Amino acid sequence: MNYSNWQRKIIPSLFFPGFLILLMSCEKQVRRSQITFPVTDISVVSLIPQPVSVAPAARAFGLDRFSAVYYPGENPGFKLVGDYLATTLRKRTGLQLPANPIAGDTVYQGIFLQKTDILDGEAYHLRVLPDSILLMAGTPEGAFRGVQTLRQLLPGNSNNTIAEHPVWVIPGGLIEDEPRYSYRGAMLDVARHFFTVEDVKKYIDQLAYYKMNFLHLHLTDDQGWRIEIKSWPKLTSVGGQTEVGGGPGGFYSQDDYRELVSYASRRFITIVPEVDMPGHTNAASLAYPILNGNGKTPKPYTGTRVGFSTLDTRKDTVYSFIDDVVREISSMSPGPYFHIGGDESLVTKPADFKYFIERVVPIVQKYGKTPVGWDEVATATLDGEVVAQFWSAEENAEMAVSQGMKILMSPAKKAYLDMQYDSISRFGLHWAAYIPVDSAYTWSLSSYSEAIPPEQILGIEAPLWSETISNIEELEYLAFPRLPGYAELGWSAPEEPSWEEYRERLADQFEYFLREDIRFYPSERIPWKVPDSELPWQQGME
Ligand code: TNX
Repeated sequence: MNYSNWQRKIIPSLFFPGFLILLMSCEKQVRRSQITFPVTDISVVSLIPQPVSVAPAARAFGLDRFSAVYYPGENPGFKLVGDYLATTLRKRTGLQLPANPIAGDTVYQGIFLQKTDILDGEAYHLRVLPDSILLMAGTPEGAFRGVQTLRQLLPGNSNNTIAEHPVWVIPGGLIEDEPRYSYRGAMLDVARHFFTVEDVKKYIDQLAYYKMNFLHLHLTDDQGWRIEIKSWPKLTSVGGQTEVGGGPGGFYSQDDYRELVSYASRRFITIVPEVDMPGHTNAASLAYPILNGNGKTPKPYTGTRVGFSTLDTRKDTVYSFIDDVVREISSMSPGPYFHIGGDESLVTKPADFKYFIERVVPIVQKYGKTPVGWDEVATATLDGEVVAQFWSAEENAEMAVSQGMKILMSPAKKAYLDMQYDSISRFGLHWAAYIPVDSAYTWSLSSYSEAIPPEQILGIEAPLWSETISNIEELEYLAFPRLPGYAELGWSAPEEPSWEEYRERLADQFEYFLREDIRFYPSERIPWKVPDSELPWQQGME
């Protein structure tokens, strides 16, 4: 079944041969007959996140077997993006699409990445002209974000009637774009259930497509310790062997972790490692019973309760342990953040908790990282830059704000990807709320809480806790189709998000989901443009 035809907005007009003007160019060294395509409208293509501005132009670009990608050869970052773009487009179209450094004044028909001083960071301009596409950015990261827009502009199928060979018609115009928030992320809990390197890479690719730039890995919890620490080997040889439900668990070797960091960085996504403490540490104390201070060796835990474990906050060995863990993980994590957890330490006395956080924060800072913690960390008195991840308690958010902390927005009622869509949806929990796809989208970071002033908001993160999911299909069921909405709330930050408008663009993601084999939840609230009976994996999942 070919699902893409109903989605095409531009193809019908292409079938009128009267619109076609074939121009043979005699200028310079043009390698093919230039084809001027009919008026198509870039502003009606469904893009997520919605760019800052989209201005249509009359003539489209045809990507075909004569096309190539060009990048500024002297810049390794732009070369990386150029190669990524060519590889992605090759896979999608089957075209050869060489990627070359820009050289001399030879002009071919192609996609040009250009470095410009007038743009910075993640900003980009994408200009689609009849004979070329110009993607301008000040940094490789900006170019990479623009590449995602270009991927979204590419139609599902080639047009095989306007030339003697397949042509992918990209509507003409100018897109100018930059993100509202600098942190747009997702969190994956690999501790309750372990997810393989391959699973995480697939998720990283999906985050990249929607211009997210951080992936927070919740690496440790009561049910498992998932990251090799060379100086404390039993953390993984003992603590890594369990998971919720009694499965085999698993862990990332340091090489695995480095591979994930590198894979993500080539997609301009920064990994944020989390070691959750002082609570959520049963697996650590199972490996090294000295850490919990109660003289007992805990039992392996494979249930889903929270809040029953703690490190001994008054023992120096615990802080040497934390120093080793933070040092080893930080040395493999080029990003700016290290997440220390701090949530639900229900059996740690408040004074001990405060003491603990105030000792751990400087350890993280010593290794050059900015500490991030769940909102409870704001109950401690903290020096220097520390980020509070708001998930539940407004009082904690207030304390964070009064200490001048930046706030990462993850309100459980809106942003928790592990909440069920409704009472009958298959995976997930509902302690915070049921979060159908429209509810996940229709809120804004800046007006969510009166306690949190917009200028202190760092961005958004959508956590996916894994008590109820154990493989990539189940992960995708919860993440899609809600994740693109979080990406848009962080990037475009509409003040009053319109579900009526957004759901049409979301419906058009269907083709991407199918192409990438994303096992999304086919929510009835989205006007999918296929009959219900043709929605994939409907039966398998419901
Ligand atoms: C609360 S949110 C937790 C996690 C659970 C999650 C389940 C937070 C900081 N802690 O330990 O996995 O609820 O939704």
